[in-house]
Amino acid sequence: MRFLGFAVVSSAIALGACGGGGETTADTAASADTAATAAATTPAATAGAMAPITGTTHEVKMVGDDKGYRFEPADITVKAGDGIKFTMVSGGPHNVAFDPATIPADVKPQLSANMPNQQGELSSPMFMNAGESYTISFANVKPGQYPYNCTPHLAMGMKGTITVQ
Ligand SMILES: [Cu+2]
Repeated sequence: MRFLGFAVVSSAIALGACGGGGETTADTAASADTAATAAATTPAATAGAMAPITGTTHEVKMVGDDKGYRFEPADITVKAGDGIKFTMVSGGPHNVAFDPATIPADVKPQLSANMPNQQGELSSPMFMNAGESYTISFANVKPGQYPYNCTPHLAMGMKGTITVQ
């Protein structure tokens, strides 16, 4: 029994250490509850934090004119820690929206944390006036290809893909 108890304490400490904190004084309080609490709280604590841009901020324009509605450039590749600043140029209202159905479950929490003032799940506010901008950090967003669009102009083809390396 003594050996089994020690094993439970070790796993609780290991789970806590993943999140940078947790129970490290469990010498006497070895129980399954301790391990369960650490496992339940660690992922939530990590997902809730906005991760600031540490690299390059790329620029994407939101345009609507006699050639149509579009993001310029529509397809863009960023590195870990980069961000994208979307700037309203003409033809609004525009927004920046990810279809939640296309974003993997293990990417959603961090992407959501990195999108301020959401008006719907993974949707930015609407921008009407030239010069307004919206910046999304892709720091801590897992590598992958993420399609996005402008909700009002999705039917007119205003969409693109963000690739995070
Ligand atoms: Cu638009």
